[in-house]
Amino acid sequence: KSLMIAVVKKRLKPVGDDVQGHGEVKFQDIRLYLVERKMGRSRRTFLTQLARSKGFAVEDNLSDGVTHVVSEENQATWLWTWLKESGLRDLPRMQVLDISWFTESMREGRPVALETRHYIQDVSLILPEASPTPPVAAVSQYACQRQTTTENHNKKFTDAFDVLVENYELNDNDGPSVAFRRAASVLKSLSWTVRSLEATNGLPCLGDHSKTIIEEILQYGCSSDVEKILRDERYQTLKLFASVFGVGPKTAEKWYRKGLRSFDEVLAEPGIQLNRMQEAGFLHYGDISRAVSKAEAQALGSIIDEAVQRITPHAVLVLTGGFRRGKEFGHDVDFLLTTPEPGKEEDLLLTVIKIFRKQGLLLYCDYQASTFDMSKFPCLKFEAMDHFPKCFLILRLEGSRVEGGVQQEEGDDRGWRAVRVDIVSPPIDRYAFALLGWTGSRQFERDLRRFARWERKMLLDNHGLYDKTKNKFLAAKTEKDIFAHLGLEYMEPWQRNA
Ligand code: DCT
Ligand code: MG
Repeated sequence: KSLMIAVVKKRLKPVGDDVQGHGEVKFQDIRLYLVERKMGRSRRTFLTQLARSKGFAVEDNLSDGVTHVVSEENQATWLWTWLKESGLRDLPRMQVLDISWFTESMREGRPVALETRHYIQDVSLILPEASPTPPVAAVSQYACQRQTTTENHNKKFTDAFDVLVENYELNDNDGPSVAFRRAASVLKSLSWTVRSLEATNGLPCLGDHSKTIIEEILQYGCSSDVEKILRDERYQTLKLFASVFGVGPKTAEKWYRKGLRSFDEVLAEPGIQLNRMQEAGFLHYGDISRAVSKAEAQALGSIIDEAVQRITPHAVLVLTGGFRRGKEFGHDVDFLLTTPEPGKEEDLLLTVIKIFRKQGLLLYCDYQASTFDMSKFPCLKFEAMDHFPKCFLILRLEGSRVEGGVQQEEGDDRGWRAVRVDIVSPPIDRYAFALLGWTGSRQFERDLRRFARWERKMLLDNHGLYDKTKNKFLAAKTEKDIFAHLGLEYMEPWQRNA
């Protein structure tokens, strides 16, 4: 830890001699170095002056104080060999970038967000005999610029962070919960396992508290803060209560303050009036708190599709949420249902629900009609629920419909289980936005919106994309269109498990 602090201090020391006397430095935490080879001396001098006039610190000499190395037209192999031979200690943390990043930053008058296309890759790292640790400099602070599959190489750290996130959320403390969510998400994106604290240097979104936790886990296998939370009666009780469908942190807290500690006590308390959702939550608790398998999700897809086909052959049904991202298990199953006929999507959903009711599949249904109104968009609240017609269901799933039967507790021979299912019906022209939003993950969505807002001056939600600079909505037929509008590399659903 002391090593880390020393490094941080060194990086924040005042601007060095090389750049003094060149006007005010606006971007204190970056130091550029322009590689003269191929660029030529006079162009380098010109670009140096240009950058300094825009408030960038530019070093004349290559040293460990440099944070961004910019090269024009040099071969990656030559550049990396030259850099490695220059005796730098901090090379793994330096951003080694193509001139395109520099040009864009000059145009914007600020350092633009780093994208994969800006990096000059060290080709030796791609070869099989190379070190398994890629340069950490390439990790973006935005989840939408990090490929994150379901394979997590840092589970022991992210599980710990998830406990902290959950605890802060149960206590309605947004600030730290966002911070730990971001930290966990960065670690989930790494293709390598963190084995030392030094290896995390240069990774974004890891604050001092996160680093202390990583260090403790590396040393002792667990974190004292996390252990304390796991033993805490209040945390355990709030978590138990909030695990019931229809019970949020506020209700959980209310029950806890009444002195209640178990489901039996809640159900026996005369002062508590459960709403319809909570009643269903308790009634089907065992089933809906058990994970749903991919085979079960696919079986539900066929059941819904059969109902839809009876109404119209033109409807589009897609599995979204975690299953679209390639997860094997989920807490529910999310579907998007739409039709090419604008305005008919709401009727379609209502008719599907009617068919389920007739078939005796509907154990619970909360239908929410459309409140969609384009004139109220763009909405500035990131986490607000969208306005499309949708239903939150509990469906009865017969074991005979699922390959290998339904997930059941041992000794349970009912032959069916209850499953939580969400179906959302956006109008066809909003389909791409709804699909992107409902595919998640939640962290991926949050960072897409944050990226759109801060890097592109655009507002994104499940309904659309608004360009504040051009004052107009941008149309999209596919998810690829939306990524293109945002100037982001396309990410496949299975790469969005942030
Ligand atoms: N979503 C959304 N607006 C909300 C809630 C969710 O746009 N108010 C999106 C984000 C993720 C997606 O819907 C599915 O939500 P969940 O089912 O909660 O997440 P999941 O990734 O499918 O996780 P799980 O596998 O546990 O169901
Ligand atoms: Mg889901």
